[in-house]
Amino acid sequence: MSAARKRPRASQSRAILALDLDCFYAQVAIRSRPHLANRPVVILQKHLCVTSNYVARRLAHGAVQKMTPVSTALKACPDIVCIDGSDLTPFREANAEVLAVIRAWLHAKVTELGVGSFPIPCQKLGFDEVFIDVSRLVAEQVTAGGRPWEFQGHIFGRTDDDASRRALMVASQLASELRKEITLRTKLTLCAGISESKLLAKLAVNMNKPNDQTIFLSGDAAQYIAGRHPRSLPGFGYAVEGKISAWAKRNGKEDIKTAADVVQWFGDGKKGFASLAKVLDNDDQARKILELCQGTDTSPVIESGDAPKSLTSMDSFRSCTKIEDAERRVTIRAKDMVTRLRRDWELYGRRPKTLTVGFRFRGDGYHATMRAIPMPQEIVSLCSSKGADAADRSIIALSRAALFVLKDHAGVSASSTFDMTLISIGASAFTENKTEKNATSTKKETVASFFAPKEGKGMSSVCRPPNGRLLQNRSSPNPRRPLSPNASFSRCPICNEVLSSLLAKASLHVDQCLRRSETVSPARKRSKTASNTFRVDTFFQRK
Ligand code: DCP
Ligand code: MG
Repeated sequence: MSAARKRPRASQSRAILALDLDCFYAQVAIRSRPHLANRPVVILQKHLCVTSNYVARRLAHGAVQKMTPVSTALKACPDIVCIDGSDLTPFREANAEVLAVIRAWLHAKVTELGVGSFPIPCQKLGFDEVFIDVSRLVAEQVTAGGRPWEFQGHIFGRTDDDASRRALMVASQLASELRKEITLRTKLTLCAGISESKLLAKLAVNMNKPNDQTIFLSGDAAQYIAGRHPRSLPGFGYAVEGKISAWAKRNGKEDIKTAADVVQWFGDGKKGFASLAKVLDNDDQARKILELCQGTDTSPVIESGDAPKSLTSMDSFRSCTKIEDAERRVTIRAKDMVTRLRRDWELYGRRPKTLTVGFRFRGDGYHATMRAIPMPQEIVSLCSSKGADAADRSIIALSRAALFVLKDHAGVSASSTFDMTLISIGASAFTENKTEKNATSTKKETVASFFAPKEGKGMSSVCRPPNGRLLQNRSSPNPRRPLSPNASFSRCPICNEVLSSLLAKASLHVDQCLRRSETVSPARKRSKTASNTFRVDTFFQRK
C-alpha cells in the first residue's frame, strides 16, 4: 500500500456544489459583441425572450422575465437590444468550454494533493448548470491541513454539526476558486450554491445572483422548505402538482400552497405514503416527492460524462398545412441533426440506436407526440463517413425516415388535411464511445437488448398504436412501469415482421422497409386521441 493510501482521512461530510451560469445565452451573445456589455439585451426565440442580461432585468424592473413576449419587453424597456438565439450552437459550445475548465481545474486540484487520483463526479443539468460532488476533495484538503478555513460567500441557515460546517467552509473556498478560474478562462460569470445535498445546493445557487455564491447550512432546512410552494422545489413538476391538486379537490382540501401541505396530507406513515403512491401511480416518485417536501435529498451526483445523452432538433411554428412545407421543415431539422451527429461522432465516436420523431397538431395544446424507431443503419453509417456526399446523403435519408414516421403515424401526406405546429427529430440510445467500444467489442447487441429497459436510464416503454404496429413510446405516463410480459420486442416497427436478433441486421431491415414505404404505405388517418404525449414546455417550466 502506498504512503498516500495509509494516511488517515477526515470523516467525510457531504459537500455538493451547484453551479449556474448567469443569464447564460445573454452572456454568450454579449461575449462576442463586447460593445453591448452595458446595454440591456434580450435573447429571442421566435417572439419570446428566453433570457435577458442583468442590465435589462434592472431597467425593466422585473417586466422582462424568461418567456416574456418581445412586445412586452420593448414596452418595458424601449432601448433593449434583441438578439436572435434560435441557433443553439454557440451555447452548446460555451457549455462544453465551461465543462472543460471545470474538469481541468478539478484534475489539477487532485494532482496537487499528491494522494493519487480519484474521481470527482460532475452532473450536467441543462445547458448552464452542473452539480459537483467535492466531498472527497474536501476531506483530502482537510486532511492535508495547511490554511485556515473560513466561509466564502453568503451564509444561509445554521448548523450544529461541526464536521459539516468545516466541510462546507472548505467547499465554499473551492467554489470561489473554481468560479474565478471559469471566469478567467471563459469570460463568463456564474453563481454557486454550496450545501450537503443537491437539493439544498440548487436552492442556494439562486439566493444571491448574479456572480456570487451562497452556503446553505442544513440545520433548519426542513422548516425552510416546509414554507415554500412545492413547485419552487427542483423535481416537483407540473404533472405532480396537477395530480396532487386534483386529489386535494376531490377530497375537499384547499389547493396545495406549501410543501408542508404535502407532508401533512401524505407524510403520515405507511398509509399516507400508499395514498400518495396511488395519486401519482408510482411508488418511487411518491417516495422522492415526500422526501423533497421534507427537505431530504440523499441522491448522489451522477457523473454524466461530457457527451449529451440525446440530441434533439425541434421547431415550433404557427401553422404548417402543406406537405411541401412539412418536407422543408423536416429537411431543416434533419440538416441540423446530421451536423450534430457528425460532430458527435468526431468528438465521442458513438452511434445512435434510436430515432425519435415528434409532432404536434393545432388543438394539441402543449402536448407533442413522440414516435421512436430503430435508427436506420444507412444514417448511422453516413454520419460517420468522410465520403464527399455523405452529409447530403444522410440528410436525405434522415428526412425520408422522419417523413415516413409523420406519414405513417401522424397521417401527414399530400392527400391528407393537417395543421402541424411542431416537428422534432431526436437521436438517442448511443453506443459507448470509442474507448469503451473497444473494451467491449466482443459484446454483440441484439434487438432484444436494444429494446430492453436500461437500468436507471429512464426506461423506454412499448406501446401498440391504433394501427397495431409496435412502437416505442419514450414518454409513457409511467416510465417505470414494467413492460408487459406479452410485449414483443423483435418486430419491425414498419412492417411488423419478426426481426433478426442482431441489431445491425435489424436496422438494415428497417432501412429497406423505409425505402419501400414511400411507395406502398398509404397515409394513415391521424388518431383523434394523441395518447402518448409529453409536455414540450417542461423545460421552460423547470424553475
Ligand atoms: N432558457 C430557455 N428557455 C427558458 C429558460 C431558459 O431557452 N424558458 C435558456 C436561456 C438561458 C439558459 O437556458 O440563458 C439557462 O437558463 P437559466 O434558467 O439558468 O437562466 P439564465 O442563465 O439565463 O439566467 P440566470 O442568471 O437566472 O441563471
Ligand atoms: Mg443560469
